[in-house]
Amino acid sequence: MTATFYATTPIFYVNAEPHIGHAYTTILVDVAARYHRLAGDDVRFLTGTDEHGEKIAKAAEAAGTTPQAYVDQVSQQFRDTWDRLGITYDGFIRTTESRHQKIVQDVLQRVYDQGDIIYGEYGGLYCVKCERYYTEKELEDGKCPQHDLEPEYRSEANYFFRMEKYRPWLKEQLETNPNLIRPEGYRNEVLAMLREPIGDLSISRPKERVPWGIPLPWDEDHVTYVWFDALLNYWSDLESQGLDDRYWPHVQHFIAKDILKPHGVFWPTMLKAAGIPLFQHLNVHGYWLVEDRKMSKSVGNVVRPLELEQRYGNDAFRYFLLRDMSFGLDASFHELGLAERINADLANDLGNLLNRTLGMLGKYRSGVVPSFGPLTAEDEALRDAFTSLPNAVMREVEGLHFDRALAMVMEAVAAANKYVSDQKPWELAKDEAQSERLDTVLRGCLEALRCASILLDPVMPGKMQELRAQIGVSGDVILDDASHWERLEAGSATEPGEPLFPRVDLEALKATMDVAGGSEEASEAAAPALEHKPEITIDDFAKLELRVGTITAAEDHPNADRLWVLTVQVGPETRTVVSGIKAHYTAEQLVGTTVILVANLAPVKLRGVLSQGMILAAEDAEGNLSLAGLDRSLPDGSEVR
Ligand code: ME8
Repeated sequence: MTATFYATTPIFYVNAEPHIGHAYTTILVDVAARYHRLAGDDVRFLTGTDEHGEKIAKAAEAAGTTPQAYVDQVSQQFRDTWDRLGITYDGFIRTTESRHQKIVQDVLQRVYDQGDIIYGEYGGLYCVKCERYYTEKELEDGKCPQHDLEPEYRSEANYFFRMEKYRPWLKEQLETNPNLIRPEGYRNEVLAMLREPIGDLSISRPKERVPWGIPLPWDEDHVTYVWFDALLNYWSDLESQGLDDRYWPHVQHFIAKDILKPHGVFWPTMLKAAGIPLFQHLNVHGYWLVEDRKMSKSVGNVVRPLELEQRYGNDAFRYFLLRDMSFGLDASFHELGLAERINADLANDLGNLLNRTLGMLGKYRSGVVPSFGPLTAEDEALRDAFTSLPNAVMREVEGLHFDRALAMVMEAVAAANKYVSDQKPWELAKDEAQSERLDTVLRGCLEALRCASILLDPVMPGKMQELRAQIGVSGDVILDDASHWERLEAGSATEPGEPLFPRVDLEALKATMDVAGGSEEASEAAAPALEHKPEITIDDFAKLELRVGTITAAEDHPNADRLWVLTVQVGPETRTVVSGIKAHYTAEQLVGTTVILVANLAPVKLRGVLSQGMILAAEDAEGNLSLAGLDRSLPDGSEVR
């Protein structure tokens, strides 16, 4: 029997470009959808953009354009990003579409007609960035915990949804269905919210103040509150296409913890009032921090997914995100961690198994897939390690343990590498009498690679297809193919190609970070006390050769957006220096500037360009930079002592 899987991401606000957090939820749902498709399930994956409300209107105004032109442009930017990240959504909904607006109005009218929407006056503390009122208790030090901003007091005559009336019902739903909100910690958070009155929800805004929204069907002077509008996307996309019977009974939402209250309290009570059955699961993940700090525009540490995709490849980036976050918990992003993960799991374990297998196959069997001979206990153990995985992996995916699913596959890959070391095909190849044994071992490795490529396909679709092409498998695969061991065709040809996952040069990456005013240094700089390095002697200092130089050219780095390639004249010498000051200085500002150069620093390649020295700059706790120079003019090449 075919199972059905309908999963949604939040619809993202279009007041900012997509960042790693948006990418994480969307990739996660994409991976879940791809696993279910691989298992033969009937899948629908919905994402989209949230385009109404006060802050969108403000962002459009700041951009000097109309709200419609603005949302069209940013919504398209989300779609373009998802295309580049290999996102296979089935539906993309925009709240400005007429199909959505009509359904929001229908639902509102229904709830209004049954007396669950009333008119009244309300005053409270409002965070415009969250687009919602906060109770005193929810605030941290009087500030919105999401944005660290003081909410403003607002008082307005609005329409209210009688949410409080549904509180006992919602409490009972959560108590009787422990899996409704997962993981459990978030269910408990919502239960705690429901212990006290939740009040009624203001669901309108006066049109004269916020014109950018869906008009209330019975009162044209008010527009719909953005959350009441946005949450209905999950339903309106289906209903507008007659897909509700097929998918709604299976709906699972994926969100991060920032929007737990709207999804855990507003949404279920709205559904109840509208007579729409409750969702199956609300799956809540944690936050990606950046080097342990909250990501924010003002801190300047927003991580852009497309930059990482460009630097490391989409598949490796997707793998890292899923492997390094435990669903429900926060995780800290560090580019070095990403690079280390790629090297350890993908270049070393998986890449190595592929390279050594194809290498030996080429050497001993002209690259042709051999037949199995009789299997030994070790061969069977390898087979069982892989063929038992499809069910186990699907169980982990359904339980939202994506990290564990990947760890399990990688354990089997490590076991295959150990199998090669134990069976020593290179020894077998020396003895003609062991020819059948050699065939069996090489074939086992090929089957292991085939199974691994299927099990990892939802996470790394491009690279796993390439892997299969190298071992001579073309066409579509299904999950069940990984439950069987003898699926390759003996006698078919393999086609070794480029390494799937090139190793990342960690030293070069670390050097780039140092040059770029490294993120580690940035967080150190933010510490309140000065942190001193170990003491050095005058002799240590004398080892440094510092010289005066003049920047004569600043050119874009061919492989890194954040770096300048500077030409520095140091007396008679011309040096090339790769420098991470691009965010702080334009080329015009740099050319002609006197700088201090560390002239005897060992040359190092920084993202492919040889850097011959380093220029000195001071940096404050906010990350502001100032180049070190001279207070009066001295010729280039003069030594700084
Ligand atoms: O809240 N780590 O949109 P939004 C992980 N439009 N995920 C993160 C993240 C982080 N640091 N930052 C953001 C809205 N996200 C509303 C939703 S739904 C009916 C309306 C992800 O653009 C995560 O999925 O602020 C989070 O819930 C969502 O982006 C918030 O996106």
